[in-house]
This record gives sequence, C-alpha cells and structure tokens, in this order.
Amino acid sequence: MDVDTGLDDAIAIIMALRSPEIEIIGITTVSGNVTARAAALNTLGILRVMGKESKIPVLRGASRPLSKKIVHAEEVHGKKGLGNISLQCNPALLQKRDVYNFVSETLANYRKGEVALVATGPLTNIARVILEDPGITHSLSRICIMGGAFGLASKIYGNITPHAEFNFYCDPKAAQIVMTHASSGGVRRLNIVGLDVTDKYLTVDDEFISRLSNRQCKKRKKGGSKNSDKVPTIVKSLLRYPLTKFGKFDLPDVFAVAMLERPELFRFKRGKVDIIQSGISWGHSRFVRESHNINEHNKTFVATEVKSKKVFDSYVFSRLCK
Ligand SMILES: [Ca+2]
Repeated sequence: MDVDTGLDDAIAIIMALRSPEIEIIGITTVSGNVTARAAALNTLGILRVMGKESKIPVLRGASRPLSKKIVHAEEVHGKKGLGNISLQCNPALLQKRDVYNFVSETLANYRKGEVALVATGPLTNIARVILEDPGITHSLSRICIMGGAFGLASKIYGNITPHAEFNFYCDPKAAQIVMTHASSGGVRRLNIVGLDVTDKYLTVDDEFISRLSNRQCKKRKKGGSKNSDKVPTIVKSLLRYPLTKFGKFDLPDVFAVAMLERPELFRFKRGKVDIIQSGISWGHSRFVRESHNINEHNKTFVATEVKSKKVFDSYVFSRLCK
C-alpha cells in the first residue's frame, strides 16, 4: 500500500488488515494529508494497535511532490492526521531504504502477478518508481488508486477546489505520469475510483456509527467467538472526530481497497485519464471514454458506479465489525 495516512487511509489499512484475502506486505507513505513522516508514524501507530507493528515494513517515501507546491489537509484530518488521537509507535521501526529499492526487493520475493498495489495518497512515490524502472509495474497484478473526480456517478469534480480532488491536486504531475504509463501498456490493469463514486456510495454519519454498535455487529459477537471487541476501538475513535466536526463525511480510500478485494462490486469504463497541471483547474482530472479506436495498450479502468450500495455497505461492515 502507498498511503498518506489520514483518517480514511487509516480505515482502509484496518480493512485490509482484517481481510482474510489480503496480506499487506509493505506500506510506503507520501506527503499528502500530512507530511510523509507523519503519515509513516500514523501508519506505524495503526499497525501497533492492530498488533502488526513488527510484521509489516513501513517506509517513509517522498516528502515533496514532483509538482512544485506542497499541500496538506490538517483542517480535515486534524493536526497530525488522525483527528484528535495520537497513537504510540516506535519510529525506530521505520525502514531506512529508498522506495524504489524497497519495492523492487519486495517484489523479487513474489511471483509475477502475485502482488497488487493500492494507492490512497498523491501518486508521487508511484511516479518516481515508474520513472526509475518503467518495467517494474508489470510484476503487479493490478494497481488500485483512489484519486481524481470524473463526474460520472455524480456531478462532483473536487473537494480541495471545485475542480480537483485532493490526491491529484497535491501532485498532478505524478498522477499524469502514472496515467500515461497505464494508458501505454505499462501495467496489467489500473483501477481508479474518483470522488464522484466514493462520495455517492458511502457516507459516515450518526446512523453509520450507531449501526457499528448495533445488532449486525452484536449478533456476530454472540455467534460464539471469544473475541469480545468486534469493532476495534480505534475505528470508533477515528470516526468520531470528523463526525463531530462535519456532521457527516466520506471515506474515499476505503474504495481503493474494495476495488482490489471486491472488484465485482463496481462497474468500470475503459478510457484515458488526463490531469490539468496549470491554472485554476490545477489537479482537475478528465476521463475520456474509449468508445472508438480502442487502444489495446490502455489498461486504465475508471469506476463509474457501485453496483449495489447495499452489498457494498455490508462488505464494509463485514470488515469493520468482524
Ligand atoms: Ca489518503
């Protein structure tokens, strides 16, 4: 995973950790919601709470975007990125390696197509790895990205500006490198989900929180398992901050994990994604559907909708209350 651990990254990581079908083999962090170092410490903190701190390597990646300006989102995710909670961690556990070396050494331990990449932050690290070695992404079964806003599922085009989604806004140059790479056959498959989808199909509000503590989770609890903490306390703590602050909010990064684990829950369209790198539309993502002149090299698939909100919902709940 490549993350800029704020609140929804944290929930996405927890969901992946609790999935019986996913094994996280490494996490790199990038400047985005918070600095790359703060994101790395947050990630270590989440792993510690989940009992995985010494099992999953965490590495601080790019602290500056390829595009010039540095942007963070403390006003959304809290000063340190995880609302008002501050998690204990051991910074000495941070891997002291370059992201490219880490990725290539890690991939060398696996068969081709056995590893996927889930990216929930700006794409700086991914772009840098691609620039270093364009062939490396062929080893990946797929890349699943939360980024952009395409106006397909809803008329939403941005959250940081009316025109741009945060991840792509932070580093449009890096995002364009990854998009160009995917549309010219550099990957086996790239799944992208934009804000227009994530905003429409999952809302955290009072009802969501009360359902987390309600019968669905309790019923399972009575089901005989000895583990009484079915919903990790950390999940409730993470969700409480934005709920109090905003009333309701969304969890875009959760969709990137979902596209890896349950791609059948989505509808996709193949096409090309372009990102504006200047002016008022800085970071704006444009989807050009491939209807004529199919480019066989293009492996970019943009999510256009979630097939069933109900099924998606129960998938998310099954991961959050186990
Ligand atoms: Ca993120």
